[in-house]
Amino acid sequence: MALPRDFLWGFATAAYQIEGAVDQHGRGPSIWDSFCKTPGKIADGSSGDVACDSYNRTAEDVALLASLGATAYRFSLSWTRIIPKGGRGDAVNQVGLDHYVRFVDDLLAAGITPFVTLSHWDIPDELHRRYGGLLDRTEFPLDFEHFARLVFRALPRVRHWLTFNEPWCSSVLGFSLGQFAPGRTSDRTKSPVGDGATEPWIVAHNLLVAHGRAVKVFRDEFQPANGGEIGIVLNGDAVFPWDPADAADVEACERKLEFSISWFADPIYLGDYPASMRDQLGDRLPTFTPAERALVHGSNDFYGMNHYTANYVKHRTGAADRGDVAGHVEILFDNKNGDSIGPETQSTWLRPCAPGFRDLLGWISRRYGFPKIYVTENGTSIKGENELRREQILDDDFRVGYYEDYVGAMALAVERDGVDVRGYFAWSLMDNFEWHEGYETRFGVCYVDYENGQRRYPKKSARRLKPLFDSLLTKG
Ligand code: GBH
Repeated sequence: MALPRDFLWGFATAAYQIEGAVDQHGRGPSIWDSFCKTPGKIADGSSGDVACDSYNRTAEDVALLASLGATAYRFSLSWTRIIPKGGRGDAVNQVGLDHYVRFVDDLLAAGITPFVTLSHWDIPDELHRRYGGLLDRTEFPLDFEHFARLVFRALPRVRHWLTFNEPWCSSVLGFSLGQFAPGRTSDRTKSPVGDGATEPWIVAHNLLVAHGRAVKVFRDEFQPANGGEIGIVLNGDAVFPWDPADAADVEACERKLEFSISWFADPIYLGDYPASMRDQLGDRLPTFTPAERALVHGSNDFYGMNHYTANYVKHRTGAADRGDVAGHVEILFDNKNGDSIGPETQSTWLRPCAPGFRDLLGWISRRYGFPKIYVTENGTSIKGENELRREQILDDDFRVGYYEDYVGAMALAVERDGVDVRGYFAWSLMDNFEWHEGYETRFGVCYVDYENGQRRYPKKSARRLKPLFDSLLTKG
């Protein structure tokens, strides 16, 4: 088993989940600030107002990363710290921009390679109010392009850029299921606004075009002089047929992958949406104009892969529901024989199943021509972790096992299946604001004591990754 010698590994975070300081130094509100203020949206009624206070603890976080041996760190920019209202005609907040310039310098001084996500779900609230934000096919991509150009220019030392994190989540959770900001859905019992039968497909299209615009700016104006690379981050769960002997379940697995991964990756690598989506959605799925296609097709220098879990998938009969977003399939944790895919965690959607990781790495590689892959997130919560005392939380053997199994599965995919993985990021460096689940779910390899000044304490898993990667890299 071996990974390439220049393989990068480290930890990942996102601005709204760790920074806090939401009113400091002129930061403007994002859709998540507003969403958290809407009663009933966040499990424990919390928000990212304080979070881990990372905005004020950059030195501490860099030292923590260095002490764990990380060679890379993935974090995201808060768009509204840099342009508080977000738009291309709006004022730039130099203090916000300088904050990230310094942070990148500090990481590089510590020998840590920055991977920078331009936008991890925290879209400027003002753009949402002004023209519907992600729903606008023209304005949103242009405003994102403007923001991207600004930060490419300000951060020439960054060599690895990620445009959007998990556009699937923004589209489906934000505009169909309503669990995420801005909380739109066509289900009037959940939200008075939205049309979940059309909006997720529109939002995804606009995110793809915005991604394409940012990539074009990077390639035309910055890459020639600075070098570096850019891509998008896609989530995707592995699939196993509920009944492997039933061809319809095997097909349903493929469709589930197409509706979650290929929805974005097909336009980027192959030039159009998958046929299975067009078949089910008809003209509710937007059509690429030639100009849009030119922006999107070929727009990844690498594939950014977030991966956590696997499901059993069963076909459905009859016609697909108008609100269906998954490809007319049932998503299950038990198969026909009653076998469970993996043990429960604190997250209802997450059951560890490392063999699925190897499978999915292979599926993505075969479909898209063996692209260079960075695993931009991988990790787990632990059932009941938040109820334990700190000393017990630090002994996170379940998470240690998860990383050993998943990193092992990844190494097998590289060695045996010809998969080209160049980097890996554990989610997350520290416990943080877990979106609609608030602070009750902890994904960190470091414990954060929210009651006592956000102090960070490495859990056992935090220290396991370095020896794990050392052993895989020396053989490379
Ligand atoms: C990542 O997404 C995020 O990038 C990160 O910010 C977050 O903290 C981390 O995971 C841990 O959650 O509604 O039943 O269809 C995770 C991937 C994919 C998890 C979609 C939730 C929705 C399941 N997400 N999934 S469901």
